[in-house]
Amino acid sequence: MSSAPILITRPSLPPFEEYTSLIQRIWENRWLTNAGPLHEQLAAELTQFLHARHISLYTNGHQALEAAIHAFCLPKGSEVITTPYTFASTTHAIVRSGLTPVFCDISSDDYNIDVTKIGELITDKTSAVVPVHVYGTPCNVTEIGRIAKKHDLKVIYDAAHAFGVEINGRSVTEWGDASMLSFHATKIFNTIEGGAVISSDKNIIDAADRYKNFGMQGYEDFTDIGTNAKMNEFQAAMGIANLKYLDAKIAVRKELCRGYTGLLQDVEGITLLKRSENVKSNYAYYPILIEDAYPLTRDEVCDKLTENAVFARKYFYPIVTGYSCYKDSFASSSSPVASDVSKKVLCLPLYDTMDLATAEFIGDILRKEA
Ligand code: T4K
Repeated sequence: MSSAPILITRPSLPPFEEYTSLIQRIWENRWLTNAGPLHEQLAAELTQFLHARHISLYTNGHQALEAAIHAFCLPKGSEVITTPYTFASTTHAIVRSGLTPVFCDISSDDYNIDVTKIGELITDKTSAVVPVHVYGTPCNVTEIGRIAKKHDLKVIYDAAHAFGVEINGRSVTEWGDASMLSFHATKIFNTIEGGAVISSDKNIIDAADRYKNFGMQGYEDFTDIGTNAKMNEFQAAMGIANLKYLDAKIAVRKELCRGYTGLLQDVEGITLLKRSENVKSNYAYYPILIEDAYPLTRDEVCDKLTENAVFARKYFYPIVTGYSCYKDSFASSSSPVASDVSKKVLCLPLYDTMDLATAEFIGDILRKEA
C-alpha cells in the first residue's frame, strides 16, 4: 500500500477527455453561465435520473437550501424544527432566512430526527420542519409527512447526503414539499461545487429559479429580492460527465463498506450504521460509533488512525448547538442522544478510488486495538 495519507474522501472525477470534450463546447458557443446549454442538459438528465418532477440547479447546496426555505415564504421569526446533528449549513440556512431553529433530538437508530419528539416541540409559531437525511439514511418520511399534514407544516428536507437514495424504489426526494441536494466535491455526485432544489410543485421551482437569478422576472422586472447562485457551465459539464459513472462508483463504495463491515461487525464496543432492506443506499459515508466498551475513546481512535496516516473525520462533532455562533442563542431543549452520538462518531475514509486493501488496513487497526 502507498504511504500517501488516506483522506476521509476524494472527489469522483470522470475521464479527463470526457470533461474536456464537454468544455470544448463552451469555447465554441461562448456560453459560460446563466442557464446555458450544459446547464439545461444536466437539469434534464438529473430530472430523469432522480425521477424528479422539477429541479432547479444551484451553485452549491447551501444556497439551494436557503432558496428552498425562501420559496415557501414562511412568516419571519416563525419556528422551524430541525436537528443539531448536522453540518452547520442546515441551521445557517434557517437562521439566515430570518427563522428560528428549534432543535429536536435524533434517534439512536439512524441519527435522524426522532419523530416521537417532534410533536412536543410544535407551537402556534411553528411553520416548517427541516429534517436531514444524515449519511444518506432516509428519515422516517411517512411519520414526518403525517405530523406535518396534521399541523399544516411545510417539510423541506436537507438531502445533501442522499443523492440517488431510494425507498422502496422511489427517490427519497419524492417526500416532503421540497428537498435540497448537495453536489459538492466531497459528495457522492459532484459538479465541483453545486446543488439543487427538487419539488413536485412547479411554483416552488419557479420561485427557486427566480431567487438564484436576483429575483428577476423577464428582462424588466424583479419580483423578489433574490441572490446570485446560478450553476455555471463548467460545473454542469462536470455533472454530466460524472453522472455516467455514478452507478459504477456507488458499486465500488458498496464493496468497500462490505469490507469494513466484515471486519468490524463483531468488534465489541464498535456500533455500525444500520441499513434497511427497503432502502437503496448510496454508500456516501461509513460512520462508526466508538462505545464505552471499546478500550480506546473516540479521540484516541482518531489519534491512532492519524498515526497511521488515516484521516478519519468526526462528522458531526460538536453538535450545532455547541458552535460559538449558536451556543448563547436559540434556547433549546437538550438533545442528549445527538450529544452522545457526536462524542462517539467517527467517519472512516470512503471514496471510489480507494481499494479494498486500504479498508482492510483501517479495519485491522481498529480490530487490533479491541
Ligand atoms: N447540509 C449538510 C447536511 C451538509 O453535510 C452540507 C455539506 C450542506 C448542507 C451544504 O452543502 P454544500 O453547500 O457544501 O454543497 C465538507 C464539505 O465542504 C461540505 O460540502 C459537507 N457538507 C461537509 C460535511 O463536509 P469539510 O470542511 O469537511 O471539507 P474538507 O475541505 O475538509 O474536505 C474533506 C476531505 O476531502 C479532505 O480530507 C480532502 C478531500 N478533498 C476535498 C476537496 C474539497 C479533496 O481531496 N479534494 C477536494 O477538492 O466540509
